[in-house]
Amino acid sequence: SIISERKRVLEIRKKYQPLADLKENIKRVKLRTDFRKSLNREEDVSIISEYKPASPSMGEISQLTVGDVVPLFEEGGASAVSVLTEESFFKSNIDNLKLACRITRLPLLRKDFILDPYQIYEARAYGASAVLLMADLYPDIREGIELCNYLDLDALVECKNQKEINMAIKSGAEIIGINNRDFNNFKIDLGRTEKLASLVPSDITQVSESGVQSPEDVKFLSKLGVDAILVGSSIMQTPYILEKVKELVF
Ligand code: IGP
Repeated sequence: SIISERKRVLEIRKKYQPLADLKENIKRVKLRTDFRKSLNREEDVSIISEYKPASPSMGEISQLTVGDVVPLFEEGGASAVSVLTEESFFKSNIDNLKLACRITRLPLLRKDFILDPYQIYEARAYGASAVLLMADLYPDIREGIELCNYLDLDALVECKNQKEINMAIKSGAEIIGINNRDFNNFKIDLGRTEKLASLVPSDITQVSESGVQSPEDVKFLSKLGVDAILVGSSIMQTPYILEKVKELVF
């Protein structure tokens, strides 16, 4: 499974670069711009554009590199960039975060299956402004958020139901993501955001994730009051990336 594979690669990373080394590196990595702030634009919804070269449901999506696509995300008007860093199923890696860091000033989200504090340190050492914490995966969301706060990272806490949203709020989440994709069958349902959006208090930044294809989808979600929308596949898939990002950004 994705999670057991993730754990396997994590153990290799930990040997290759011990936590003490990462902590040393963090002292030298300049703090990036504020991820959460970039999502809170006055009235319009923000777009987080994602580098996603492959996925478990689609296989290979694109052969383009971070260097190819991130400048197009920026020029197209994205407010932030998400970088997948998982090797086996998404065909990316943590070095792509560092690369992205060199070519854009937009805030960067580390998108991965984060299940260990080590990966939060790693995100910070490789230039992220924020990390994704999945409510059903990270062992203790409150501790995860506290570690992020300590490292000056924003935590985007990903939820799929009411129970997880309540837990995220209680744990001190300042950014909550609702994932429209069901990880059991990869099916997309924007109705998830429709059902759950009103459960998130307005002082918490709200992100709708996955399955967004068209300006109509963006309009539908923005009417529900979300602050930002995270889009990967539909942007990565097309040969006209710049035009696609422009089409989704209002
Ligand atoms: C992007 P999409 O349908 O636009 O490609 O989805 C993003 O939401 C998705 O990649 C994602 C994800 C995740 C990937 C959401 N949560 C957790 C890996 C791990």
